[in-house]
Amino acid sequence: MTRLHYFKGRGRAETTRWMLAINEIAFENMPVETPEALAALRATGKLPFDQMPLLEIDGLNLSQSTATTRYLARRGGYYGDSDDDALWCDMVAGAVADFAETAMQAAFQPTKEIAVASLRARFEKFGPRFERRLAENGSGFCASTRITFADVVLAEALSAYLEWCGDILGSTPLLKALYDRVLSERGIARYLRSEQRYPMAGDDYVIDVASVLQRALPPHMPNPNRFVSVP
Ligand SMILES: N[C@@H](CCC(=O)N[C@@H](CS)C(=O)NCC(=O)O)C(=O)O
Repeated sequence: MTRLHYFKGRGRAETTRWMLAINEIAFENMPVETPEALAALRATGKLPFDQMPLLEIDGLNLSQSTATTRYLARRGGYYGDSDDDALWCDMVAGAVADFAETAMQAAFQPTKEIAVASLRARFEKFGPRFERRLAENGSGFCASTRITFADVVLAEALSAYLEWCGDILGSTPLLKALYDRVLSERGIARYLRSEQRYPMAGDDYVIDVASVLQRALPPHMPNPNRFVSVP
């Protein structure tokens, strides 16, 4: 069985979930909900850098989400058809990682207004560039003439932006069409309807992460050091 170990939320595991979904690979979410559970996972020796997410698949222990998405891209034929396609996949996916980070940090911001302002500013920088890339490539996809993992990770990031700012794709029609196209993939559509898709991150998720990692909460939250263990 394919198992994905991570917090009980989307975070850095979500691109892996979307790539498993497009490959139509059944998987189990293995939520790590306590510091003891994380210590036990670390004690298995399956985490080469002591970090999550961990994907157990094909008898392998995959770490580093960007390596994991690329493994799943090669496995399912989502890396284009040429070196040039692969290069564009990597360049777009690299930009998406920078773009997606703002969405990942949104729930950790002191107010919704601050989160939305930072997302809008980030979209203003990257949105028109993604749109231009789609226009240049001309196939409706970011690289190649068919869907690749770059499109999948981009749509995943956009799904998070859209939850905060529903109008954000109003002036980027190619990006909107790409988003709709990725969401129409059978495996992805099924995944997004399933119970395996966690809700967007809120305070519960922020608290969960800090408690499992025994780290400080964002300073605006009450008693921000409540999980920090004093040696
Ligand atoms: N570049 C890594 C980042 C992994 C990472 O920072 N994981 C965090 C949880 S989101 C973690 O395990 N932190 C504990 C640690 O670094 O010891 C990836 O994308 O997989």
